[in-house]
Amino acid sequence: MHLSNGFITARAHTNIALIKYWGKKNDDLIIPNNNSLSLTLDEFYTDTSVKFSNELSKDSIFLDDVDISNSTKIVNFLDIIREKASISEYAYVKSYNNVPTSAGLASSASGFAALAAAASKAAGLQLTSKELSKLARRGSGSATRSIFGGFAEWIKGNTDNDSYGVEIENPVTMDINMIAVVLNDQPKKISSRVGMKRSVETSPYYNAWVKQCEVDLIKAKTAIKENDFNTLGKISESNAMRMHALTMSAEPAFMYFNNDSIQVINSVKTLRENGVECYFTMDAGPNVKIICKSKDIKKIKAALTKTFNDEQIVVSKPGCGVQFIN
Ligand code: 2P0
Repeated sequence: MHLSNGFITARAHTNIALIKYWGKKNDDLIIPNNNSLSLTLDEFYTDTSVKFSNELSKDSIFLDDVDISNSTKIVNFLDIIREKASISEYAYVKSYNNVPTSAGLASSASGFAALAAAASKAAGLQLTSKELSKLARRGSGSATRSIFGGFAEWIKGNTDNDSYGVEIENPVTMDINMIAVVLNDQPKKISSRVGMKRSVETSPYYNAWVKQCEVDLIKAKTAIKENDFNTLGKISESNAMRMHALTMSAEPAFMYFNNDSIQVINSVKTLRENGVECYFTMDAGPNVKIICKSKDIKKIKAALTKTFNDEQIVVSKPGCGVQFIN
């Protein structure tokens, strides 16, 4: 990437929630109904460069060299930064994703975390991690956690000021890897934003979800503290299935699973029956992510490559928090 002087560049990694965020109590400010907990991954990230300039008459935004300047989500986000920094210039934004965009691999998490860091610094703001996390949250909920490396928690809060991410453990001491099985890298039909809103408004199980997340979160944090991989894996898997139950119990019902997702889930169960410690989680798309220990990566890959290509299987270790790279 060749950029002229004056650009600020930040890199943020995606995160995958083990305790999921699914539903908002404030759509505008993106305040969630439950705390969530995630693992930041080193393999998937977004690099974003920003420069404000008085030569522009509107924001000029490129994602992977495609002009997306009419993205209201991003322009509105830049407006928040302009207001905070008391500036009026428009911005050049150049972003490169090392994540299949909108494939349920959380490109909006790394995208808005990188944009929050690069654009706020380019606008002259000096924000703490906590402030950056709150800012990233205004772009996309899951971005709140991508400011941090390792295990991170998004504390739901009630207002713009008390809803932000915190680091739970970074660097991670547990031997934990995440194998992403990329089953479809096309944008999804029902976005997370629309899907979670429909679940909040119509699933009869929604309140039970919020209550259960509180229980799951405590157990997950204890498992992290006690280096208890299996307990963390089990809770993550059941929490993911409970989230997906909200999509299937919504009106009209919808689901993110496809046939291949079910096949991977069954492979995980078979591997487990054969003594391999591994667990799955899924987000708002058909891709399945498998949590495992380093010693089992080979065995799991061997099982998956019977059905899927090597390129569809990406192994990731815990990643670091947002950083400036120029
Ligand atoms: C999560 N997901 O905790 C959950 C689990 C997907 C499934 O956060 O509306 O793109 O921008 O706040 O953050 C994806 O939703 O939604 C997400 P908005 P976002 O990672």
